[in-house]
Amino acid sequence: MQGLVIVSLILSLGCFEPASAQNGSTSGDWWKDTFIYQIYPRSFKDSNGDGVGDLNGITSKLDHLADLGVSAVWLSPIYASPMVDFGYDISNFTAVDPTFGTLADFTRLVTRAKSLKLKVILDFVPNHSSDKHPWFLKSVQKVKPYDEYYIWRDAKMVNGTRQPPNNWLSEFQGSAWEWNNQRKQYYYHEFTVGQPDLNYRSSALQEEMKNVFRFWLNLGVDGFRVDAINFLVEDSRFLDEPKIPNTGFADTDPRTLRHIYTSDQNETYQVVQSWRQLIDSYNGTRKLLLTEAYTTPAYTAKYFQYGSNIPFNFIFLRNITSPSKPLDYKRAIDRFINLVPPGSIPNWVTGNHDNSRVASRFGPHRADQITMIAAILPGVAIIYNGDELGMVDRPMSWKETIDPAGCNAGPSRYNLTSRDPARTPFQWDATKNAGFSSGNKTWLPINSNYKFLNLATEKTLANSSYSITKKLVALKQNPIVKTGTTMVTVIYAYFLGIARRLPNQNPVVLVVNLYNHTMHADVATFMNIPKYMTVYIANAAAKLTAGTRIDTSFLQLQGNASVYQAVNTEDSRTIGWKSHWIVDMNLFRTEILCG
Ligand SMILES: *[C@@H]1O[C@H](CO)[C@@H](O)[C@H](O)[C@H]1NC(C)=O
Ligand SMILES: *[C@@H]1O[C@H](CO)[C@@H](O)[C@H](O)[C@H]1NC(C)=O
Ligand SMILES: *[C@@H]1O[C@H](CO)[C@@H](O)[C@H](O)[C@H]1NC(C)=O
Ligand SMILES: *[C@@H]1O[C@H](CO)[C@@H](O)[C@H](O)[C@H]1NC(C)=O
Ligand SMILES: *[C@@H]1O[C@H](CO)[C@@H](O)[C@H](O)[C@H]1NC(C)=O
Ligand SMILES: *[C@@H]1O[C@H](CO)[C@@H](O)[C@H](O)[C@H]1NC(C)=O
Ligand SMILES: *[C@@H]1O[C@H](CO)[C@@H](O)[C@H](O)[C@H]1NC(C)=O
Ligand SMILES: *[C@@H]1O[C@H](CO)[C@@H](O)[C@H](O)[C@H]1NC(C)=O
Ligand SMILES: *[C@@H]1O[C@H](CO)[C@@H](O)[C@H](O)[C@H]1NC(C)=O
Ligand SMILES: *[C@@H]1O[C@H](CO)[C@@H](O)[C@H](O)[C@H]1NC(C)=O
Ligand SMILES: *[C@@H]1O[C@H](CO)[C@@H](O)[C@H](O)[C@H]1NC(C)=O
Ligand SMILES: CC(=O)N[C@H]1CO[C@H](CO)[C@@H](O)[C@@H]1O
Ligand SMILES: [Ca+2]
Ligand SMILES: [Ca+2]
Repeated sequence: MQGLVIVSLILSLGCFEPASAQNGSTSGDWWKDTFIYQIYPRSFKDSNGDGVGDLNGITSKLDHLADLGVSAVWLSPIYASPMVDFGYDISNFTAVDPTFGTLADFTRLVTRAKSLKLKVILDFVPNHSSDKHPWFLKSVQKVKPYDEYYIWRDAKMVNGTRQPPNNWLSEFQGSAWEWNNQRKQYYYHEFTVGQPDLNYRSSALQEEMKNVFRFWLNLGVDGFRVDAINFLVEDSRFLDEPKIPNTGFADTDPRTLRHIYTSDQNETYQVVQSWRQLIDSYNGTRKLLLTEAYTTPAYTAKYFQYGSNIPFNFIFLRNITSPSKPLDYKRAIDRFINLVPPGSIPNWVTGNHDNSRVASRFGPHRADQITMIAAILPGVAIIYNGDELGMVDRPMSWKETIDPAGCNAGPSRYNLTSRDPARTPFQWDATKNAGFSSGNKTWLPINSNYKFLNLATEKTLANSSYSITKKLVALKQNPIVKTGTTMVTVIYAYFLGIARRLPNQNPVVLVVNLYNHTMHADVATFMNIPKYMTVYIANAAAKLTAGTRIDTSFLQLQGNASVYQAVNTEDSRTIGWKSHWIVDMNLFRTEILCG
């Protein structure tokens, strides 16, 4: 007991000003206190019955997102592609793939989005192109300036046999070098053989990629999400990377090497900065740059300084898992916020197309809880389509698997790497194909739970994931949540408490029960919050309705309550922003209280 009390006392010192509140320098940053919504276009809505989602499908459903209240949609790649890696292998950066529609369809999408006050963000995949891209074909033929658009090296001759120039390994297993018999050189590919890496040491290539930005900015996009940014530049000495001893992985596995020459290179940051300058030269709405890098906190934070507004924070994907304890949450949350430099904005990613769904990672009933943490913390929340419904992974048989990351791993290991389970079609309603497609077949199977887990049903239930998410999106606009100080507290081994405060106002408070049994604590004392508070949202099992006053000095949170719902009996606007709020997040139970 003693030890736990000491821990909580130390933690209560962890009170800090969110970076965003320090200065008005973020005033043009429309994304600051909002939710950003990732759309995986193949799976969102199919407009023509071919079983694959498309741009017209997205356009037809933008109302859903306006209704939810998100500020922006980020579209995963829509570009011309042989689809070896479902659009992350691009054969023309300025063309829409026919699977998704046409440029005219895209323009209609942007127009509709703007009329609904939604921003449009495009994925930008700069690490490589498709080997079918005309640039690559010309590079093979050494046509200037394309000869330098890719990373070419001579073979290393060992006792008369041709060997790759060094030991670099592909993320998709095996040597990252592929021999080209026409050019008589090896080219470098961080990903599949069909995805040759672009050479950012070529200024002509750099300019070419800037033209890609210009092309889409001229069509009205509001920013870019840059894919796999940390792989952008390689060390120019092409030295072998050091081996990590005894990893237990095969020699062809990239996890056997320390990627000191192929990732997180200093030049990468300068390239990002040049993109920042380019997009800032565009007038009108401030443009958003998001960068994706699964890397260390220090390298992640560095992107802030070089012009990325949102270097993705993956703590809910990498650091916090289902068995995590309150202290694990606190440690990861604090560490990230403390990395955010003054004038920059924290961000919280809850899921994406490369990872298991949030409702599957944390158990089927807990999706909302992570969304609640992302909502009450300062900054931007970034959610993946379907997570607002609590959609879960749909297990795939080997036969059903089509993701190259799964297929390459083979029939005994594909379950560990396939991303298909998190990419199944969006569940709109209980009709055929979940309302996703009128066709006979969909590109990935629909999860059979769509009969009850779908948007149409959830809209009618005040206690659904959808209804909760919608209220959380609105909560981001609460002035206290926008600009208040943040305190993250551990209350014994089972509650996590988060309080947001402004001077002379009642705080906004979140209490999370991370234990699966009924627990109680004197939260009032631990968090220095008012003794009496009123229920804002509670689920059925909590046996608390909105407006019920509760005593926070003896806050009892039950275990086992039912599923992912919470009863939402009052609209936030009728309560007013000056209230006290408590969000109680049990493994199985959720309730939001206000004073
Ligand atoms: C931001 O901070 C700087 C330095 O403290 C100050 O000079 C400036 O006036 C502030 N800007 C706003 C809009 O508050
Ligand atoms: C990409 O496609 C557009 C038409 O959408 C075409 O004008 C352009 O030349 C293509 N670019 C390349 C590099 O092939
Ligand atoms: C090259 O040949 C020499 C002499 O036959 C041999 O000692 C050496 O191991 C060979 N090197 C490789 C990498 O096969
Ligand atoms: C990268 O830059 C940092 C400082 O900006 C410097 O300390 C470091 O040595 C550089 N790394 C390389 C490999 O040049
Ligand atoms: C932005 O506006 C300025 C002043 O009106 C103009 O000179 C400039 O060309 C514009 N830039 C772009 C990229 O449209
Ligand atoms: C997340 O986990 C990684 C690897 O375990 C660690 O290096 C990193 O510091 C953690 N990040 C945060 C924000 O806690
Ligand atoms: C992969 O997962 C599915 C669904 O959970 C299961 O049926 C299948 O047996 C698993 N396959 C392997 C090789 O583990
Ligand atoms: C679906 O299947 C029916 C019956 O097999 C067929 O008549 C129809 O053309 C198919 N529709 C599509 C879009 O393929
Ligand atoms: C509750 O948690 C304990 C310990 O983590 C575990 O053994 C038990 O199975 C859980 N009970 C339920 C109903 O999930
Ligand atoms: C959610 O609300 C519906 C309709 O009010 C109700 O039937 C259902 O039991 C609730 N679910 C839970 C888990 O409380
Ligand atoms: C939770 O459920 C388990 C198994 O159904 C039961 O044994 C336990 O008493 C329940 N706990 C609470 C607090 O309801
Ligand atoms: C992090 C990451 O690997 N991002 C993308 C980079 O490109 C590869 C290959 O196209 C994709 O599979 C990744 O999703
Ligand atoms: Ca379609
Ligand atoms: Ca690269």
